[in-house]
This record gives sequence, C-alpha cells and structure tokens, in this order.
Amino acid sequence: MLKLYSHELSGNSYKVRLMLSVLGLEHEVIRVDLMSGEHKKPAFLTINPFGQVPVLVDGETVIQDAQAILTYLARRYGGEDWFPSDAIASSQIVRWLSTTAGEVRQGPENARLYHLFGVKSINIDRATEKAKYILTLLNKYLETRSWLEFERPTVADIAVFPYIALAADGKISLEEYPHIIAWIERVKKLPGFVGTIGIDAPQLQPA
Ligand SMILES: N[C@@H](CCC(=O)N[C@@H](CS)C(=O)NCC(=O)O)C(=O)O
Repeated sequence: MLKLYSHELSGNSYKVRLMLSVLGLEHEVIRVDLMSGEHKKPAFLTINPFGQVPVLVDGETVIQDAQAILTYLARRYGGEDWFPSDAIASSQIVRWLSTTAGEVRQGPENARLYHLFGVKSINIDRATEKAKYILTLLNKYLETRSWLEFERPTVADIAVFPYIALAADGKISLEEYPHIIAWIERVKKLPGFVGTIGIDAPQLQPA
C-alpha cells in the first residue's frame, strides 16, 4: 500500500492527501512529529535528507516534495487528464507547480508560517505584500476560467489550492477575490475531495 509521511498541519502534506483522495488511492498515513523535530532525526533523514514532509513511498520508490509526488501520482495512477504529457500542455501545468513553490510559498504560505507557527524570521510585511500580489493575479486569471488550465481539474489546481484556501491562517482575507472563492468552491466539489484543519469539506445534503 502507498505510504504517506505527513503532518496534519502541513499544507504540502495536505496537497498529497487531496490528490490521493481524488484519485481514490488507498494509503497509509504515517505522522511525522514536526513539533518535536522528528523530521530532523537520522531515521527520517534517510527517507528525506531535506528533513521535510511530505514523502510518498510506493513499494521501492521513495518520492520527496509535494509537487514531485503529485506529478508521480497523476502519471502513474491518474492518466493524461491530470497531467498531460504533451510538451506544451505539460509546460502549462509545470508553470503552476513553480508558482506554488515560488509566489504562493513566498506569500500566503509564509504568512501562515508566521502567524500560525510563530516563525518570526519571516518578514511578514513582505509575505503579505507577496500574497496580495499573487491573489490579485490569480483572481484576474480566474475571472474567465473555471480551472487553472484546460477548463478541467489538473495537478495544477491541486498544487495551488491548499495555501490559497488556507490564506486566513496567515491573516489574509479572500473577500476581495471573488473568482478565487468561486474556484475554491469548485475544487471542494471534486469527487473524493477531503478537507483539512482550516478547510472544511462541503456538507453532503441528505437525499
Ligand atoms: N518543497 C517541499 C517543501 C515541503 C515543506 O516545506 N514541508 C514543511 C511542512 S509543510 C516541512 O516539512 N517543514 C519542516 C522544515 O522545513 O524544517 C514540498 O513542496 O514538499
């Protein structure tokens, strides 16, 4: 069975849980205690020398980094729809994977680290400014689109979603970004969607 090393407050771990769940892939979650520093101890460093979650283990294969794991799962288990192999189409998706590791991390993810986890080495003014920049851009982009690429859900949406939807943890309101709010609601309606601490799954209406 697939094994996911993760922590319940880690947005990068949540990205992978969400992907596993929408693909309907059974998996075992192994909790890594980030608060006690388990991720920097030798046992975990043999699995990921970077000392970070998430890590996916699939048989003999060990994959570190949320974006790398998403592309692996999509290609291995999800098929062309989630991560197309065509040269142009895959570059369009990778552009969003870079955006999530770049602008989204520098903005809403860092603001969340500052406010929720007390990482005071982060420059919160800069993180807030970066968050507003990417949120404004994304809101405008989504004005004419339902999904980030190809008018269907792909790994791009799964990768970008968590830290945007968790923006409130970094004291960043999404009120001014109605197209982002609509996209978040669309992602939440994906079959197999799972929430996390700070992101509720929609309540199922009784039949
Ligand atoms: N590039 C990695 C970053 C992963 C990451 O930042 N993980 C955080 C939790 S969300 C972590 O393990 N932080 C502990 C540390 O960096 O010491 C990815 O996208 O998976």
